[in-house]
This record gives sequence, C-alpha cells and structure tokens, in this order.
Amino acid sequence: MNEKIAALSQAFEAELLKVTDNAELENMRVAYLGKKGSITALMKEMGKLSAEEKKSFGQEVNQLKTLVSDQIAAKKEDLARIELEKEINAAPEIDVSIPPVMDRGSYHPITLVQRQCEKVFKSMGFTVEDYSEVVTDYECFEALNIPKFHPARDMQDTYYLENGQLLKTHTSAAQNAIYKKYSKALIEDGVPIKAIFPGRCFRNEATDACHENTFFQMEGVMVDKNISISNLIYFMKTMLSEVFQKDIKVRLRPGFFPFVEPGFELDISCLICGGDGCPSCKHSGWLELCPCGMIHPEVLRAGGIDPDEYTGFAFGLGLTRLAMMKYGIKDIRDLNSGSLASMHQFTDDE
Ligand code: FA5
Repeated sequence: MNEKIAALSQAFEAELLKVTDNAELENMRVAYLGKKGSITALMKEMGKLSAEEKKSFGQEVNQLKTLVSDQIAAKKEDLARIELEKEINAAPEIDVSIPPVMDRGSYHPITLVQRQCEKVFKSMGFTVEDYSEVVTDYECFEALNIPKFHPARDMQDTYYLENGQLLKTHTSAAQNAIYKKYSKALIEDGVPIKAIFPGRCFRNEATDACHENTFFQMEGVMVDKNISISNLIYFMKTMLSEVFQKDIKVRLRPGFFPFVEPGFELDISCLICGGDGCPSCKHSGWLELCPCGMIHPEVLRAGGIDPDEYTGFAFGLGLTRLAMMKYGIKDIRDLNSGSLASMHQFTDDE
C-alpha cells in the first residue's frame, strides 16, 4: 500500500477513537472527505502519476474513502445509541405499582339505586330483564290496553321513528314480551313469573325540577295463582326499606292506568323538604314514585295468560326520582347534566 495512504488510514483510525460527539465527528468528516479534505487532496495527486501507478493508487484511495465514510456512519450510530442510553439512565424510575393520581371515577347515582333495587329483588327470586329502548306501538300501548286515540296516550307523548316505532315512554312496554317469554313455564310447570326490568324512558314533555324528557324506570311484575294486593304491598315495602335503610313515610292512593285494575299511586314523603313542600315535589310534600296495581285481565290475555286462572301485580318505579330522594338531589336535571363534579360525590354504600 502506498505509504501516504497507509499513514492517512492509521491517523484516521486513531483520531476516530477520540471522537465523543457529533460535532467532532462532522469536523473529521470534513477534514477527510470534504472538498479540501486529505482524501480529496490524495485524489488530486493522481494527475502526477503514470498510467500504471494511477490504477493501483486510485484503487487504494477509493478503498480508503469507502472505509472512512463507513466508519464515520458507524460511529454516528454509536454516538446516537450512547446518547439514548444516557437519557434512559437519567430518567426517573417509574414504579408501575403506584396508584394513579387521577380519580377512579364513580357510578352514576341512578346506576347505584338501580343496582340496590336489583339486589333486593334478586334476593326475593326475581329475574332481571333487559329490553329495547325502541319499541312498537303495540308493545308500548296496544298490548297494555291503551288502544289508538285512548286519552291515556296524551300523558305519554314520545319521539316517533319514521318506521312507526317509538322511544319507549315507560318500562311497561316490555310487559307483553316478558309474559310471552315466561307463560309456558308458568302454565306447564307452575313457575311463577317474577321479573324486574329497568330501562331508560323518553317523553316529550316540559322539564322542571322533578320531570325530565329522558329518565329511568324499573318495572316489576309477579304473576301466579292467587296473587293479591297484599303481595304487592309486601314487595313495595321491602324494596323501600332496603333501599333507604330507614323508615320512609309512604301513602297509597287510587291511580288510573289502563293496564292495571285496581291501580294505585305510591308516593313517598319528600326527603328534600321533609314533607313541607319544595320545587322537587311540586310543593305538595309528596313525590309520585311508584305507581302500581293488579294487572288488567286484558293485559294478561294479550301475554298468553288466562286471567281466570292467574292474577298478578305490576309496578313502575321511578328510578331517577328514587336517586333524587336517596341522595338529596334537588333538581332532576342535574342527573343528566354530565357534571362529573356533581356525580363524584356519590358512592356505593354496599
Ligand atoms: C307509568 O309510567 C306506568 N307505566 C307505571 C305503572 C307500571 C303503573 C305498572 C302501574 C303498573 P307514570 O307515568 O306515572 O306511570 O310514571 C311512573 C313513574 O316514573 C313516576 O311515578 C315517576 O317516578 C317516574 N316518571 C314519570 N315521568 C317522569 C319524568 N318525566 N321525569 C322523571 N320521572 C318520571
């Protein structure tokens, strides 16, 4: 190898070992490969050589040029890796077992009371059923003894879809399907129908402190031989005492619903004002919470159950109002406000 080339190669390797950052490396690149660099200068010397010398000298200079640029590229990668390692070592250690600083979140008050009610009714042998929010006119009204043009429809105006279906106005809309689902077991095996079905309801109505256009109810039905109003009152009392864990003043008064006979309104003394009257109870001291009654014979018949043989009760608990009373929420609209600050105060007391 040409002595000059060998010397340059040795000098390059020795210098490269001392390089510790990218700036030094760039200086080296310019010093060897730049326009005025040592390797470029060697190339220029070729003009003075004979044709034979030129060939071997040219090959050696090219080899040196490739070696120098390869080694500079490799060194660049080394420097980047070393830099990354430094950054990683300098970063504070992460302890994945430390709990997050953020809140865990909490259940919505309506979900809390729904779960409490489900727990009580499940312990008394009721099944929990899920049902669609979009239902047919038949399910919501006709099957419940509310034919077209019946005045009871005026109280439950709702949102209609173009296909004639509607957003359910009450959880009673699932009654017919539940009777049909369990009538065979009732008739053939003597298994009583005991079901609750919570769900979201929709009504086209003006909102105030105790009315929303979107709210939750929980329907409950029990059908068997010899079911009476005493059974209904027993289950209502048990549910309220379990949910509130204290004595609640309740009143039962006649109420009209075409799908029950007789029908009742079950009101509770307003827990916001202690019964004195406030906007939450429309200044009456009482809050309509859970209408109920004995299932109308026509409704049983529509569900495939012979009303001469079987009787049953049904109730439609206002879950949203129950959450208001249980947690002292004065205005029902706060429950749909999406305000996390309001909702985070409530916890499951199970
Ligand atoms: C009904 O919806 C009947 N389906 C209940 C029923 C079921 C009666 C089975 C007999 C047998 P009502 O429209 O009164 O009834 O509503 C029942 C409960 O839902 C009310 O007592 C109230 O607690 C709640 N509720 C009704 N409308 C609203 C509303 N706009 N905002 C909040 N809660 C409401």
